[in-house]
Order: sequence, then structure tokens, then C-alpha cells
Amino acid sequence: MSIRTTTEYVEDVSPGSGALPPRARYASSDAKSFSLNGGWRFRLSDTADAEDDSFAQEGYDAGGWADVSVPGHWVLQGHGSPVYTNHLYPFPVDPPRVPTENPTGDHLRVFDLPEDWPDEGGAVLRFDGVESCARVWLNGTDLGEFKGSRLPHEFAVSHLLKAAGNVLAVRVHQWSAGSYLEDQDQWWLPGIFRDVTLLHRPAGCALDFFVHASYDHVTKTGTLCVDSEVDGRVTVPELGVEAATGESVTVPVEPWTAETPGLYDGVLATAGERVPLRIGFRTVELSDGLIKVNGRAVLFKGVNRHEWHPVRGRALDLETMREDVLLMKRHNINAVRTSHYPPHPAFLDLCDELGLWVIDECDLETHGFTEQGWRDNPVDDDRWTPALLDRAARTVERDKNHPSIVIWSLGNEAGTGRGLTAMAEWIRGRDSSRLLHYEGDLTCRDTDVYARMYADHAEVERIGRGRDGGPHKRRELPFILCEYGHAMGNGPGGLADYQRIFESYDRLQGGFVWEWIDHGIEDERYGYAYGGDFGEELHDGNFVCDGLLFPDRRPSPGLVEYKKVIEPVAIEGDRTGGTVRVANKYDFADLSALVFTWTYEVNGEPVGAGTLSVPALSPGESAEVKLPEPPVAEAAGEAHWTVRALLAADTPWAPRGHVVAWGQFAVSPRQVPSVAATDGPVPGDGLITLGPASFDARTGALLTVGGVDVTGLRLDVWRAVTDNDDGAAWQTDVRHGLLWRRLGLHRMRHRLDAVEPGDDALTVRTRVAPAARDIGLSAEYRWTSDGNRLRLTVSVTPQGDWTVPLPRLGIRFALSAADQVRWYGGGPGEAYPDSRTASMIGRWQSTVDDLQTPYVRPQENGARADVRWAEIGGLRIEGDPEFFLTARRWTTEQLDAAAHRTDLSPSGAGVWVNLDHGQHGLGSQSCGPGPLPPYHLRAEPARFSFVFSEIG
Ligand code: IPT
Repeated sequence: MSIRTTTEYVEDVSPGSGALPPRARYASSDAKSFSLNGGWRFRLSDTADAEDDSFAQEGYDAGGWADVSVPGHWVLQGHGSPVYTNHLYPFPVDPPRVPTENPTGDHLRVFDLPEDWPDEGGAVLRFDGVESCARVWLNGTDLGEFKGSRLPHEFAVSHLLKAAGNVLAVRVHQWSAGSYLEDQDQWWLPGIFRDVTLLHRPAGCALDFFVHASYDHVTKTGTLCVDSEVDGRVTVPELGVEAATGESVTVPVEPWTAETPGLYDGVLATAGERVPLRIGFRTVELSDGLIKVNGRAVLFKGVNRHEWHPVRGRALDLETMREDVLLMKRHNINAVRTSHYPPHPAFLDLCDELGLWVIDECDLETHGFTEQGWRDNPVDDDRWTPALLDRAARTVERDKNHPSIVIWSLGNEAGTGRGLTAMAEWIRGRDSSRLLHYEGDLTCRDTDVYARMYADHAEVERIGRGRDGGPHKRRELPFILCEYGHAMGNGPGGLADYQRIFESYDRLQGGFVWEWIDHGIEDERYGYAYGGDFGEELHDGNFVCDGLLFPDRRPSPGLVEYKKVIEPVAIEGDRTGGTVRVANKYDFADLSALVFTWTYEVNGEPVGAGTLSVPALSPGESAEVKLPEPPVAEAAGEAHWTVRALLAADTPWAPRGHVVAWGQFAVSPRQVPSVAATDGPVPGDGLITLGPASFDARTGALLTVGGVDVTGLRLDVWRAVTDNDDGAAWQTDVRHGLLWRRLGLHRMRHRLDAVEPGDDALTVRTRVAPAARDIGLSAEYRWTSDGNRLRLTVSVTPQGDWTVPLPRLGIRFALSAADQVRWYGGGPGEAYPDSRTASMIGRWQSTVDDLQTPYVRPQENGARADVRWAEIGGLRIEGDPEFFLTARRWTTEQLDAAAHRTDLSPSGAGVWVNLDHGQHGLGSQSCGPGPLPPYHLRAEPARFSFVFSEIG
């Protein structure tokens, strides 16, 4: 006996029924529209069929129901909980069946038409996004049902509308057959999460239309042709264009590029509607094996962007979308892959307006089938092909009029199969003006670009050289890294090395860092919650927090690094010549929008500044620009030139003066601190004094420097492992974080071998090693003083067979109190060996609290690199050589044990300071390669010194 009846559509592989065919999306027109966003009545059931559809009938009393905001996700509004999995389906894999437990949200909205709603004409009800399956009724009539969460669906409703008391009922099921196609690495968040709009459709209104606007870079003309389902006229006043739909017009134009996003305002006028157009002329082609726009190869400096807001989930408001685009532009990002679904349409309007290359991706991922060797993969099963084609069509039809979109992507991580080929063929047939991307098929059967994710530097270089082999078709294609630089926690490291490789080979056309923003959910318990924090039975922890922005959209150090690595102007000096080499690395723009300034710093203090006249170089050009005479003839100490490229005028994305690029170079070297060992250790009552310092006579431990108490000073090799140290479970390479812990580097024992007061030095000898192992480090601390200042030289010699690098190497100690921190060295933000290009040498100040980088899952953070000297807690510390400075109100052990920021609170001891001679690189092994060998902190003999003095 079968009892599956009214909810059969939920598990039906079809995309739905009742909706209108997809069509072009436009932001506005002179036809009326009425937003149905706002408060809706809401009832949650445990199963798809727990309630009948009587709620959809007029007169239903929903008085006892809850309220939710639309757009929104009910699980973020107190009904049920979010679930995070990366690629595992959070339900048994038995396509297209879904669990009986299928949270189902009935949504109800009663509305009157606005007073000025026209009597004539039709009306369409549009849903811009509902996860994952919805059935819709208006005034008791069943309109149909649909799947395809991040895609628009429209229903014709004029025959049902009334002036007042319309009852719109929407039943939303969390799980449906569609869920099998939506296995993206993100929170599962059911709900009506994008706009709901009623659109008036006057007689003679526009239906679908396709704006074809190409650019011929030889003749510098644009050709415009608007194909329209409904005939009409197209006008572009600025270009003097007046044409019929379907008619081609060629006129001189300024082309659209991401760097110069020139848009022309036009109008499509049909008999019943005037639709504003924003037209960008550009031609995308594959030529000479390269992705070219307007005749020139482009280099993508991209990011993968999921839609995210820490409170509202994927229900983004316009302001947040604008903030994303502004932040991207201000950080030199020129491209975005809309991983892994078409974004809110307003985001694409912003990309057109402000200038970003877009890879627009279909809402498709079936990653979980990898667990069964891709058996039953819907993309290789003809029964699912209509659903796939529907997704392709809804993406392309909605978004085809955006000049910013240069590449369509079939989806992400969906294996291979006939369904993908069907999608590709359909897309090519519909739009031959753009290229096609899909990463999951190594043969590139359906694509115009060879795309990979997380390939290591060496492989990318091989691909650049064309030495990667592969099928013939692939060898002819340009290459992009559609994902790289996994920005989980502290990292990624290695971006500069990738960029160098991208810039060395034409075939390499850049990449897209994974990913834009941490999907942390604001949560009273934890600050930001991640996978597992809602009691999910399956989850992938903080793998959902792997962005260049923190959940609150504060840029992480990774984003600051990326901005520097991809800056469009290279500024390089030379030690002697008195010149600076400026190169234009834009693909299209010359440098006329920038002004250049110089400053000259002695020991980090600016002693002169001015402007530099740099020619308006064309893309690819460079010039040797003469610097002025140094403002001080003989610099007493270290001197640097810092040259900056700033916006000369306000732009739509940043104000005048915004720094686009900079370069810094030393012209006279630093004098390292020297301390003549004129004092000797003086033994006393349980103490030894040496210059300004006192030591414990038995243990040799430093106790005071002048009036400053110091505790626990000793060699330190441990850091709170980063997500990238830990590496992903599936990584086959060595994962250092695991090895370190297995070796016991987090529980090193310090054996005291000798305390030796000598004539001019106090020497303390130790051996530092973990239990159960025969490897260790002999560490000798040699203290000397000139009476005022105290110098420590640490000599470290590895003993035994060290096959792993060290996490860090330096000393740590506690100060009883510290707040303000000043330093001369790299700043203002944190830096690690393979993520330090954005670290600028200068004088910086901060506070202990502000030195912390708030990674959602706490881990090593906050090191300032190349520090020459620092002042903290009453101490001045000079380094020989320069060091990494870290200070925090908790120990490394506490940091290592914390799962959320809220687990960290100031420990009694005061402030813990690490002065590191070295740090291991960061890499990106939480999904990609670990740090490159040059950034490994090898266990080898080392000697480094610090000079301490009390700040008088
Ligand atoms: C890759 C996915 O495409 C992306 O969605 C995300 O999960 C990313 O990894 C990791 O954060 S897939 C991975 C198996 C390479």
C-alpha cells in the first residue's frame, strides 16, 4: 500500500511544476512591483506531511503561529537549528529519497494590493530563493512547487489576485530531491531566504530579453543588439543609439572591463514597459589558448564568495553585498567566483557597476557521492538531467545581461557525467559570448578552461610550462586555480609564491582564493558558532570558517596579505641607484588614476615626504623613476624609502588617498645592538645579580630587570597549532601539526644542567626535550651586561634525529602587567614567514588586546615580524637579529586548548611574551599544500640575542 500522496513532489527528481519559464532579471522598470518581504506567520512541522494544506485556504486562523522574517532562515530565528557539513549528506544517501524527519515550514502572509496597483494587466509572483523545496498557494489555489534553492521562480497570479486579503501560503521543506544537487560546503539553512515580490505585468510588458554588447578592440567600437521576446525599441542616449529590438548598431564606445567598468544607461521600451538597461560593451573569447577580454589576456586575482552574514545567514541585505564588493575592490581583488550558486542578483549589479570579473556558478554540487565512488551520481543519471538543465537555464537566463559575468560555471564538485555535458551544450547554444568552466572533469570535456583546486606550486608551475601532459584538449586550454590558498584560521601562506608563478607563464590566468568570509554564526555561547555547536550528529567543525574576512567582515591578515600580493603596481627599489622601478600590472588601465608619494624613514621615523612624478604607464609598461635626494645626507641608522601609489581622486569604491600599492626598501642597514660585557654576575643570598637584573641562584631563572618582574623565561618551541598546521584529514602529505603533537613538542621538559656564574657572563645550560623521545635541544642561555642593559644570547643545538621542523623557536616569559606595546619592525598586522609581504617596516603601537587576531577557532596568531625593538610592560627589548613579537594575556597552552574565543580569558600571570627567532610557515594544508620548504623552520643549530633594559 502506498500512502505517499500530497508530498510526492518533495522526492521527485523533477525541478517542479507550475512556474513560468525563466527569463532575464532586471532590477527595476516602470511597471509596479510590491515587496512581500517582512513578517510572515510561521509554523514548523517535523515531517513533510504532518499538516494538511488547509492553512493555504482563505479564512484560516494562524493566530497561534510564530512569526519569521522573510527573507530569512527559520533555523536562525529560533526554530530548529542549522547543520554544517562539508561534503557529507546529513541524511542517508538513497536518491532521490529524503528522511521522514523533514523539517517543514509553513509560511503565511496576508496582503492587500497597494492602492495604486493597476486594475489591468497581469501579475507575477517571484521567489528569488527558497531552500530547498517550496509549494505555493495563492488564495487557496495551488500554484505549483519548485526546487533549486538559489534560483528564481515566478508564477503567473493575476487571475487569483484580489484588492484586499490575499492569502499567500508557502510550504518549505528542508530536504528534497533537490538537496542531492545542493551539497555545497556550507550550513544547511532552510527558508525563504531571498526576496518575494509581486510584479505587475502590464499589457505589452517585456518578457525575456538578451542584451548583446560586444566590443571590437581594433575598431574601438561596440555592437549592441537586444534580442527581446517582445518587440520594442532600444535607446542609449549617450551613444545616440535608437534601434529596434533585434537590430544591431555599431558605435564608438569605451569598453567595459573590471578595471574600467564603463556602463551606458539605456532603455528597452516595449509597448507596455520601460526597462532601464546598464550596458557594458566587452568581448570574451578564447584565443591563442588564453582567456581574452577585449583582445587582452586577463589575470584573475579572485576570491570565492559564498553569501554570508553572521546573523542572517544567506539572507543578505543590499548594504552587506555592497560592503563585500567595496572590500574586494579596496583589496585589489578583481574577480569573484560565485561559489557555488548564483548570488543574489543585486550582487551582480554591483559587480557591473564597480568592476569585478565574475564566474557565475550554477547551483549544483553532488560532492557527497564521492563517498560511494560517485555511484548513482545524479549528474550521470538521465532521470536528473531535466533538473540540471533547469538549473543551467535559470542561472543563465536570469544573469545573462551582466557584463561582469565572463564565464559560466556548471557547478562545483559534482564528479563527471552526461548531465554536465547536457548543461554545457545547452549553455553554449544559448550564449556563445562567454566561456565555460567546471573543475571536476580533468579531461575538460565540456569546458574552455583547465581549472583545478589547491594544486601545489610545483604542479602549477608545470602546468604553466605546459609540461603537465593530459588529454589533447586540455593541453590547449588556459589554466586557472578556481580554488587555492585555503584561508582557514591563520593563513593562507604561500600566496606570494603562487602569484610569482601566475605572473611568469601566460597560460596561468590566476586564481580564486578559498574563500571570502568565515561562515561563523553569531552566538551568545561562543562568540561565533561553527559546525558541531548545534549538536549536529554529523558535522565538519570549523572547516566552515575559512575566509579572508572574519564573520563580522573585518579583514583578516590573510586578506591584507592578499591585497599586497596582487597589487596592480609593482614598486621596487634598489639599494644604491636612487631610483625606484614602477611597473603597471593592470590588464587594461594606465596609471593615470594614481599619484605616488615617497617617505624617507630613519630608524622607522619619517624624516621627509613628498610626491613622485610617475608617467601614466600603460599596462605592462614600467619605468625607472628618480627619487629625490635623501632628506638627510648620512642617515644615523637604518634608512628606508617607502613609495606608495594612492588614488588621485575619489572613486566609487574608495576615497582619494586610498593606498593601492606600495614598496619599501632599505638604503642603509640597521646597526645591531651591542652590549659590552663590562659587568659580571654577583652571587648573593639565593640570588645572582648582573647589571640591572637578578636571577635565582639555584635555577638560573631571570627574576627582574630593574623594577620589572619577569617570570618563566625559557626556550619555547610550541605554538597553538593552526588549522593549516593540523592539515585536513585526507591529506596524504606530512601533516606537521600531528607530528609535533605525536612527538610531544607541546609538553617539552626543561632539564637544568648547569648554572655557571663566570667572570663576565652568567651561563645557564639546559636540555629541552619531550617525554618518551630521545630527541632534544640543548639550550644555553648566556647573560651579559654593561651595567645598564642586559643581553641574553641563546644557543640552541638539536640532539638526535630531528626529522620534523619546529613550530617556533624563541623564548617566552611572563610580565606581571602590560598594556601598551610599541615596536619598530614589521606591522601593523601579524606576519609569518610565508605571509609577510604586507608587513611594513615602521614604528607601530598597539595594545596587548589589539595584538590578538580573533580567529574563530583560537590558534597561533598575532606575531609581528622583523621586530628590531619593542617596548612592553616597562621593558625595552632589542633583537639581534630581528625577531617575531607576540604578546597575549593567556598562555600558548590555553590558546591551544580553546575551541572558541569565549574560552580565552586573561590568566592570572599577566602577559605572556614570545620573542621568536623563527616561526614555521603557515601554508594552506587545511585543504591545500603545506608551507614550501624554504619556510620550514628546520631544527638546526641557532644563536640569537635579545637586549633588555628597563624603560626609564
Ligand atoms: C573544495 C570545495 O570545492 C569547496 O566548496 C570547499 O569545500 C573547499 O574545498 C574547502 O573549504 S573541495 C576539496 C575536497 C578540495
